[in-house]
Amino acid sequence: MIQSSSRLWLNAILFDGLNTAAEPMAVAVQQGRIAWLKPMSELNTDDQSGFECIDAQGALMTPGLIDCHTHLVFGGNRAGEFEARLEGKSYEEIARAGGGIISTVRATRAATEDELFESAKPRLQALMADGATTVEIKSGYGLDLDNELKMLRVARRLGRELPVRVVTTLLGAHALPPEYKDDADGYIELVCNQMIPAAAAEGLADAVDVFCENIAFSVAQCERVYTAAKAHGLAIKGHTEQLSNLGGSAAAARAGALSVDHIEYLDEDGVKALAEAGTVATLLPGAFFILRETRVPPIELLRRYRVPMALATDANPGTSPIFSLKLMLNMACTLFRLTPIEALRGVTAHGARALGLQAEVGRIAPGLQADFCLWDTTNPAELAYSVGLPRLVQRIVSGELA
Ligand code: DI6
Ligand code: FE
Repeated sequence: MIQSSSRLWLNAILFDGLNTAAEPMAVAVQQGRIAWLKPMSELNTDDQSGFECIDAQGALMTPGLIDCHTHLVFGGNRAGEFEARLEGKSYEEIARAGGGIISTVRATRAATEDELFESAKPRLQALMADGATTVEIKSGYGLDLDNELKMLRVARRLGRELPVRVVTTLLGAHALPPEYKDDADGYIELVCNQMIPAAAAEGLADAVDVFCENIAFSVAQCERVYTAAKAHGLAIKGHTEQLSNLGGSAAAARAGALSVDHIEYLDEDGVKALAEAGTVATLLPGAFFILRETRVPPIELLRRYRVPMALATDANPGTSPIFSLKLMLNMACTLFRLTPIEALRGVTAHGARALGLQAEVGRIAPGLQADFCLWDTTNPAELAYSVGLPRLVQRIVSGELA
């Protein structure tokens, strides 16, 4: 994705990641980055010299969409569990009976790196097909040193071989593997003393995540993981307050987390902690939808305390087998009552912040990577309003049609 061409998009209706421009815009790209923006009414012929011009014909331009939370590398699938839930079993019951995450762990451990790559590729391509240009991918189905690193290598390879930016997160503390039954502290030691140092040394992880929940790890255990991650220069994130309120979000915020994700059970003290720390609240309506949850994240409180809300698919084989950010835009509005613009900020500017990449992607602004999408509509709200439409007309990564 290295290029040097200069291109100028003309006549675009611009949603820049935060707001919609009042009039049609020209967007100039040089060497893969956004060079400048100008209203069409102020553009003169000199501005266009040296550029290959592309007429957007009044189409909506948004930043390339950012999926800041996925688990799209995994072995097998859980269609059988989907059927079991339809027969009345709960996610927690299935997890306690050795199904759920642990069944994906068995399949992931059994898969070769090539097999994982080949099965993950169409999932990532599905996200790209409706506008994703940056995708975070977590490990968390290996749960031992070799298999966690294997997953991260697959994620890195996806980023190298496909025209999309991939950010990787070590989620060793996702579930307790069978070998450590009744020894969660021992497993956390393995995460802290072996997985984190190895992932950092090999440059395989950009961040470290945890699942802080009654069926996973305690706040104190998650805090140990955060300390180790920070000691190795890695950013931190958390799956927190998804099924109950343990105070994991506040603990993550105090430790300096980029984001806390799910947060259906977050309370006002938790929201205050996010606001104070500048931690992003990531909403995952796909998991909420699939699990038929009824407890909605505290959107009004997040607004009141001005906590930026990101929005992601949580694409995974169990709770969110959904590979579409556009569907998330609709679900964030219909299920969580976000406005379409709030939802769009969630998959652009605020999604970038949830990855610590706000200086690189997520907005159409001078100096940032030229990652953007053109859509077959003029109205940003239509991206959330309609499912299946509007069509993606162009997906640009580093100024190149991808
Ligand atoms: N919360 C989730 O929703 C996913 N992981 C997590 O910590 C579920 C992952 C799975 O069921 O495979
Ligand atoms: Fe998740």
